[in-house]
Amino acid sequence: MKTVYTCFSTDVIHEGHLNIIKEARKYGNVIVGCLSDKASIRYNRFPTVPEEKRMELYRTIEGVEKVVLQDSMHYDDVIEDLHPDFVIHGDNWSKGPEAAIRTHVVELLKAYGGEVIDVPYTYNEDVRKIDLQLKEKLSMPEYRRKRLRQLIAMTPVVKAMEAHSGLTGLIVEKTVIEGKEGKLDQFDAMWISSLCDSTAKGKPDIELVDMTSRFRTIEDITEVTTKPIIFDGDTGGLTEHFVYTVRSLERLGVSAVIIEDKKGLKKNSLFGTEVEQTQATIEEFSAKIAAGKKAQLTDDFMIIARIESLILEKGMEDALERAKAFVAAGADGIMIHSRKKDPAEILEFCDKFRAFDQTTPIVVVPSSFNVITEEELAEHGVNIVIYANQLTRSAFPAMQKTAEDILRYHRAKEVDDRLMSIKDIITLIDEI
Ligand code: SPV
Ligand code: MG
Repeated sequence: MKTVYTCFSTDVIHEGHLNIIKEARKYGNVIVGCLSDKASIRYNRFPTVPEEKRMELYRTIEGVEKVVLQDSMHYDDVIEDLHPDFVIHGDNWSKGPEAAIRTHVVELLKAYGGEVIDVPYTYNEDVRKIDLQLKEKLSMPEYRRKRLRQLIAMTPVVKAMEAHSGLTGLIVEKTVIEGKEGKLDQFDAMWISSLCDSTAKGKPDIELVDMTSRFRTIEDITEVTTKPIIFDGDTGGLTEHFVYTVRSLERLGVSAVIIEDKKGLKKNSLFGTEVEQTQATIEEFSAKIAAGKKAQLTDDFMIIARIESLILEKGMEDALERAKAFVAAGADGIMIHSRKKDPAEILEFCDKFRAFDQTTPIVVVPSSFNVITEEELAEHGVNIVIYANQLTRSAFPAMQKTAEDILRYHRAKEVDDRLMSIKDIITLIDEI
């Protein structure tokens, strides 16, 4: 008897999956691979049902002989282990980012005479509805909120990109590339930067955009995305106000707030000592963290303490002392910031912090020290890397140049070849 292998990542079995099993049975014994939680997270398939439960579900499908765990988007290990005669899949994987995976499977099978079977992808009203329901489920506050902690546990480094609108949220949500060795890569989370949120509203980054307005930005983003959100909470404001902010963010499904240990008029950290900025004392800031943790109602939410000692040139010892104190006050993570081009002081902090604390997540924002890779940062114990402003910084010059050129030429023809087509813009956003 021949063997037929297929891989599922779904939380819900629908007609399309049953059709694949039905077709597979015509060729031999059916083995279903369950794409592991770890492997699912980078490709729009964040599991809402853990892998053990999904494996149980797949075992209940009539005609399935065996269920195994597939621990990578790539099929190399399962093919080596199982040597299936056939790998069967919906023909939707012939296009788009998954096509590279298919090509690789074809090669692996060819080496010993195996074959890929593509069955027409089932996409009817029922399947569309189930797809939509799954996506909706992921966007619900209770699923989205806990996703950051899940990601920290599952991946060596969580990659967050700034979003300040529905549109930038969609870019972070949907951008996928075929990276090294055909591996699909995506951002894991969104950073709602105070700088970019303020800038998009034409305001300076001085806590002038009020919380109600910042929450509105969050809602614009949560309406159209599913990925977890890390909110830039600036200084957190008055402790008496911060406790309300924590509750509101939890309700909105935000996973984490990062607050910085400054007080008085906040200016953007990248000004460093060029402008006057005052650091809060350890006691003041610890009290704010403790109050926030006390106000928090879910176990999922994280309050991350951001240390400005390196930015304000107060020294490494001060930064480390603060880190220790803020963790003791209840902080769920530490963000260390620097505006130096050289990442040395960030790495020194991470190494020294990890010498006495191996578990508290470390967050960094490599806007200035941009030569270092995520992988190198992870080697020094970094858990979350935030690209805080690059979408805004790339969009603004492009828009400004277009505006100037239209003024210059008194028509839009000269700018046309750097614009997306009218067809693309009117079909960019899908209707439900
Ligand atoms: C932001 O993105 O608003 C930040 C990071 O707080 S930084 O601009 O580097 O201070
Ligand atoms: Mg900020």
